[in-house]
Amino acid sequence: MQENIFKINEKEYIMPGSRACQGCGLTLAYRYLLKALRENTILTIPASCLCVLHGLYPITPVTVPCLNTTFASTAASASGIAAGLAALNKPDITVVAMAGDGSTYDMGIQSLSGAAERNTDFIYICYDNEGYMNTGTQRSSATPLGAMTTTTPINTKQDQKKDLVKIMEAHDLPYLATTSPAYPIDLYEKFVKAKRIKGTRYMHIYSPCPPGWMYPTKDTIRIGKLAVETGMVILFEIEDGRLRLTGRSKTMASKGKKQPIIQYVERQGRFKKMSIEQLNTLQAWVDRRWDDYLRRAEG
Ligand SMILES: Cc1ncc(C[n+]2csc(CCOP(=O)(O)OP(=O)(O)O)c2C)c(N)n1
Ligand code: SF4
Repeated sequence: MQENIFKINEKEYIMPGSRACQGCGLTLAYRYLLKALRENTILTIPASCLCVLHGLYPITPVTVPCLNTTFASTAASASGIAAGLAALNKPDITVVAMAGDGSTYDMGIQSLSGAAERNTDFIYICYDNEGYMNTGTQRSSATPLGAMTTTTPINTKQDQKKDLVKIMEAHDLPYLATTSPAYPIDLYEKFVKAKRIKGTRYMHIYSPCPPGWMYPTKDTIRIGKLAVETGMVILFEIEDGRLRLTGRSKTMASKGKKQPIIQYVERQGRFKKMSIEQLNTLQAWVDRRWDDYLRRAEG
């Protein structure tokens, strides 16, 4: 992929007036991915911050059609839209299901796995803000070890984040990619590529969230970059079984080295009650994953 800011579509698909929070990573990512997917796109979304961003009927700042659905049926809803479009012989319309981590990791994983196993022709996007944020920061299985939420009774989460991307990889999909709004060109290029491919494409967006992660709204890009630079988040794509590191993760693999995880953790209030043992365990988890992806990466 060749990174070039001038290749980004100038047209906007989110107009002013979104109801998302100031500094929301999801909104940035959404802006760029809609630019990549362009007009011929139909979305289906469950209850979430994305639903709030879309606004209350009949008013919305988003210019592509969208069907609201329930958590558990998000991928089933997309399967139905894809079947309807196939019956109408409209192969040029891209069907997109987009949901948060609560919806994807926890409540919607069954319908997602079923649709992926059938290689249904759609793009599934999980924006991962590592909690149920729309309802006030409850723990999900994407919440990292040591983070504080309103439903972790002894104040921090005691378990590691579930590796959903690996679960989706096990479905042997034609395309899977991880992205971050802190690296918009990398994100844009991956969505341009995903649109061209047929079958189930799984896109994971690590999406910083100022109120849920407890950092100042101006720091969203800095936090997103630190996630990648510490190896907490790894940018890659898997196409027909071949794994490639991309963007900053690729340059880190060849030239630099990771920063310690403390650099990422200390800037977020959600980790303020994390113990030293948890910090060391998280660092070991990050190191093991990073080494694993370095070993597997081609080109
Ligand atoms: C079956 C069901 N349970 C609970 C809710 C209440 N609810 C609405 S949005 C939401 C949080 C969703 O979290 P996530 O999918 O991570 O998206 P985010 O809010 O972080 O964007 C919850 C629990 C609901 N709408 N439906
Ligand atoms: S709670 Fe977080 S993810 Fe939701 S709109 Fe606000 S910043 Fe965005």
